[in-house]
Amino acid sequence: MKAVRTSRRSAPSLRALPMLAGILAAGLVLGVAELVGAFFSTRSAPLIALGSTFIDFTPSWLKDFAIDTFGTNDKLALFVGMAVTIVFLAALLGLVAWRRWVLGVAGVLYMGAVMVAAVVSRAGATVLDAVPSVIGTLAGLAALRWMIQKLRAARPTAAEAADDDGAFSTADNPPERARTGVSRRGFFAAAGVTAVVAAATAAGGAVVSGIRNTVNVTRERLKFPAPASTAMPVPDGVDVDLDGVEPWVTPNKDFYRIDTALQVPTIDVDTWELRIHGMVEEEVRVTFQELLESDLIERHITLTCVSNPVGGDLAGNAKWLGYPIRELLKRARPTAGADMVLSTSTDGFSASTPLPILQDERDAILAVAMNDEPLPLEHGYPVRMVVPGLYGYVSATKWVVDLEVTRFADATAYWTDRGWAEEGPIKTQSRVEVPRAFAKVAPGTVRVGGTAWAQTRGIDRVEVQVDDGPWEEATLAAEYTVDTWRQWTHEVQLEPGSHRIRSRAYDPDGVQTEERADSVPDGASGWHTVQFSAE
Ligand SMILES: Nc1nc2c(c(=O)[nH]1)N[C@H]1C(S)=C(S)[C@@H](COP(=O)(O)O)O[C@H]1N2
Ligand SMILES: [Mo]
Repeated sequence: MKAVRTSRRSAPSLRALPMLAGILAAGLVLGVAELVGAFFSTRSAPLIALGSTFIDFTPSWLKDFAIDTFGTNDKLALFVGMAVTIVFLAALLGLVAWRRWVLGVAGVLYMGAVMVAAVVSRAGATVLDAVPSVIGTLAGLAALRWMIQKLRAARPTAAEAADDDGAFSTADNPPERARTGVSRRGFFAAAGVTAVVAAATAAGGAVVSGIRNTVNVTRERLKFPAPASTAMPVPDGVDVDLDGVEPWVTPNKDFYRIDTALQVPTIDVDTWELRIHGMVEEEVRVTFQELLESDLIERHITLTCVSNPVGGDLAGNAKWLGYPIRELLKRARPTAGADMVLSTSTDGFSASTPLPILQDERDAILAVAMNDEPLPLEHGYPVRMVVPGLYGYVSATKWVVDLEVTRFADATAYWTDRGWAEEGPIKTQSRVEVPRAFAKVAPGTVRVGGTAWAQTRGIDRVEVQVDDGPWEEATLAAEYTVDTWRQWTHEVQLEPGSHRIRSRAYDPDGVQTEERADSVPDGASGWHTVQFSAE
């Protein structure tokens, strides 16, 4: 009798173990989500999202009560409250999963869905921000399954289960003791691994997002001096005022993003430095502070990706503030024979840009701000290149830290190493944005519209064709500069039925080519065609 009692006291109740499994699995869910989230954005951390959502839904009496009771510790109180709730629910789920695995799975998935809903409903969040919660939930589910299985292997016999509340009474049953002893060791090993991984992922995530947060705080506090040369004011006429046509200035949050960075680099402006070296008479180094103290210029420039398919949306127009690259090159004085500048980012991406293009009168910029805001982290904070007329892969290096003046014969860059063309001038393009593909419009007179670009050359004319009708000249919106895109609109007559509409743009060299080309190796070409119907 005595032996049994001792063993009961030292062995935790079998109910406690599934609860422990549930709590550890929940820890793993949050740890993994935190780590994966650190690689995505600051918006995807589920704990913060859950807390924020909770705050948004808190009735004001409860908010007042919390502030009255906890004062400035109200946020701490919220997190403690959340932690207690999570531990409670996780323990419950562990127990449920132990009794009925399917119900446990349903419960875990339900909690995962709540987390995803909280994350995705935050302002500015996208579906992508759900990824960390989803991966975390799946990891938690796997760990829970693993621990429950180990525990199942240790399930007591019916006689034992009937005894007391399910605690092991191993001393009564020597053969069982041998088996359960081994199995429970298995459970504790699984639980230990889960706990360690949960702690490690949470700590890793916290470190990464901690660094990012410091950089973000500095970024938000940055103040720029008035530019020495401000951007020309944007006239109303650059917009055709037709619903569905992309805005003339692309808001930063909607600006397309293309890069090879698995994790967005986080650079401290106090340590950032740009080195201009190679075939130069004088090596030049500039700090961020020196850059801000230089004569900055402000320009609207339309950026385009070489991977943009005909009619695609990998193009955006923004107001950039920065320092002309030609001024830096003047200080470095390239030597005879140099014909290229190899720009490199902190994460190892590189682009090869023809030297003359960075020296001519077009405003190739080392940009520090985008639409009156410090560069967003994912768009190259704190400094990137923007070069009118060239696709991004040969010119728009984000997180840039190094400019090597060299020769095309001596060096290659990230994408040119992978089969893309050395020269990347942007091809003249036009696209139909209204109507969208497969849209249904009312028959009769319909206003259509879109955008065309031919950076550094300018759009002179856009024509539109419906079905096999004649090409008609569209009305162009005001031109801002030849470095920015230009909207167009046109009224067409439509009979009921299905239709096809095409557009083509002209630059000073003539009409854009009809010849269809794939993006590889130097950019897509062809006339954009949209199928739709009038009914
Ligand atoms: N560091 C770095 N810079 C980069 C890239 C990259 O992968 N890494 N991609 C380039 C490409 S292909 C394009 S089209 C533009 C896109 O800039 P955006 O993401 O700000 O729109 O950045 C360019 N600069
Ligand atoms: Mo690109």
